[in-house]
Amino acid sequence: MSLKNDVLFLGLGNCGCKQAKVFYEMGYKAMFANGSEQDLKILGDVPNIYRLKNFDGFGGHRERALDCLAENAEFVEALQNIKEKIVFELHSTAGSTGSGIAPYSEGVLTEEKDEKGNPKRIVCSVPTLPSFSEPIGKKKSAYKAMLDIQEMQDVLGATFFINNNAITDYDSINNIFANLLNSFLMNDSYGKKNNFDESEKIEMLRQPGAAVLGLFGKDHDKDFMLERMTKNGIFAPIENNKICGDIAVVHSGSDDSDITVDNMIAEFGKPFNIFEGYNNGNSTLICVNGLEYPVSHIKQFGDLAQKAFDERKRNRKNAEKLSDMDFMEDEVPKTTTEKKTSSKLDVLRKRMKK
Ligand SMILES: Nc1nc2c(ncn2[C@@H]2O[C@H](COP(=O)(O)OP(=O)(O)OP(=O)(O)O)[C@@H](O)[C@H]2O)c(=O)[nH]1
Ligand SMILES: [Mg+2]
Repeated sequence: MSLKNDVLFLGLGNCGCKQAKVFYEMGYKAMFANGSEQDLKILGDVPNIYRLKNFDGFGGHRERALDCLAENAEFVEALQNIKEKIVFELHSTAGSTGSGIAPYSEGVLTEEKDEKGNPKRIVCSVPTLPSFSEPIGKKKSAYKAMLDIQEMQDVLGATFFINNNAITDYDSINNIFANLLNSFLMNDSYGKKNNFDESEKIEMLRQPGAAVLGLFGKDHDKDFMLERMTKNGIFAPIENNKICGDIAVVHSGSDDSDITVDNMIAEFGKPFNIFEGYNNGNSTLICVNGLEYPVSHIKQFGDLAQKAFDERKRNRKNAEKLSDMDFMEDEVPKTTTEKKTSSKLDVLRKRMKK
């Protein structure tokens, strides 16, 4: 059984919408939200586009998300009414519309809880991290977005951190990710020994933490596979601390001659559960979840932004009149303090009542 009917792809901002469109074209349900008409043109005539009125892009100001959502109540309502039990929320971290809206939308999507107090919906976040060659402002945004993602960690399911350092062509990255996730969701391999079934996949998506996927043809050996998933593929390099949740592998053939569970434990650490399936034809499918967020990788954005800030500050020292252009100026006014003391959803609700 595949999970195709149980999932919805929610694209936020330009990057997120383009990524969601790839899934829509593969036959998945999708929803798109952006304020920028220019960005929206790229989508063509896909259905379920929410045009965020009065916000033609946030121009780098992620904090505008709160006002934007308050003025676009029909979009918030549409989020509440999503019927699918698994939502993949896609957005960039270097931009402002997608990454600004993401934490609020996660609050709305995870509001309904089961009897144990866990969110009823599984919300898997797909934040795209900028490449190191992008401007300093993008790195700064990415670092700030990461603080929000960390804040929401407890309500989020598996989080796939896309690394734009991998390839310069965005379409290729979007297509590779869509193929990987589609293979995971659609896999229905079977064999005498074992299967990797639907409920196991759902459990893997429900668990918080970072997750990575791999799909490899028979011509690749285990070292290549492991390196692709942990260091130089489309996912942000994993933390080197051997902390992981579950490991799932669907072998290409009827044995583990492609890669063994021990090979994976040596790289990822001891998992809580191991799901193993067989006979996946010409490819080996791997998923590892429950990894720590790639903080070492993301910290580099913060360090580079700080370095650039210090440098600019030094350069400005002789021009005191320019001090009103200081770094703090583009920090969020009032609402930031509010955000820190109460949950994203509370802040949004309060703002919407005004
Ligand atoms: N992987 C991938 N990354 C993308 C793509 N498009 C943009 N990006 C990344 O997203 C960043 C820009 O963010 P956008 O998604 O355009 O920003 P936004 O959410 O529309 O917010 P605004 O600032 O209001 O435009 C770039 O710096 C890239 O890092 C894409 O199609 N694929
Ligand atoms: Mg945009």
